[in-house]
Amino acid sequence: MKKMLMPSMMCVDIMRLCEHLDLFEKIGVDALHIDVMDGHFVPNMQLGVDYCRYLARATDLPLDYHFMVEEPEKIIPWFPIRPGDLVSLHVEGTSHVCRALDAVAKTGAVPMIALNPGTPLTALDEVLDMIGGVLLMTVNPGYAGQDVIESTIDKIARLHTMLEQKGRTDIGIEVDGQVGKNFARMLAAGADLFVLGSSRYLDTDDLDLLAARTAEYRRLLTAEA
Ligand code: S6P
Ligand code: MG
Repeated sequence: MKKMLMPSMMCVDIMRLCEHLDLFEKIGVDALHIDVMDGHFVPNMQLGVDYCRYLARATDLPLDYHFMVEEPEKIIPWFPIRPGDLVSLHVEGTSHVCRALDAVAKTGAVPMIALNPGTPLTALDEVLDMIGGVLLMTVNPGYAGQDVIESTIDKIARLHTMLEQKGRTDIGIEVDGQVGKNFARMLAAGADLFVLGSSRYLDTDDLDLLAARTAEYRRLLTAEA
């Protein structure tokens, strides 16, 4: 999967959403990361169905959905998922992971599995042929602005090696959690898709600075390619 930069929309000031959206389109980010939280799987509630409907109407940028919910298969059909979007669901959130991945595949979006920091990579064994990507949480899901969990950097490298050994380098590795401050080492470990939240990205209101930071991350991606 091609390398992608994806701003985290829950970190965008809702009162300045249109300005940010214009900027993201102008500077060419690759997708918009959408955190969906239900207050059960994680102790927080975030972006809802109507927000996503308006966003999907307002932009052609792909949406990168991250469902941090229990039984994602029940609520995924409520969302305006389009072909070309990416959809991650947590393996820890459902007893019916294959059914949930199937439902995503039918929308034309890329089905992906998300793993909490403490969930071993072996959780992927039975579903590798059903997914186009793996979202590795590098902080505990629920909130922006947390410190990276160190063991997850090595986990990126181990997943990269595992996918190489299985001949599945087409499967993208997404990283989510304090990515900005750890960008270079996550890239070196083998990450492909980068969620840019409050860590050295959306912690500023200055749109010029945001554009400059995007260009800097893009340079790092291009240099690695
Ligand atoms: C956390 C969520 C993330 C955050 C944020 C992390 O549960 O999945 O996507 O919204 O984007 O970014 P940061 O830079 O604040 O750690
Ligand atoms: Mg997320």
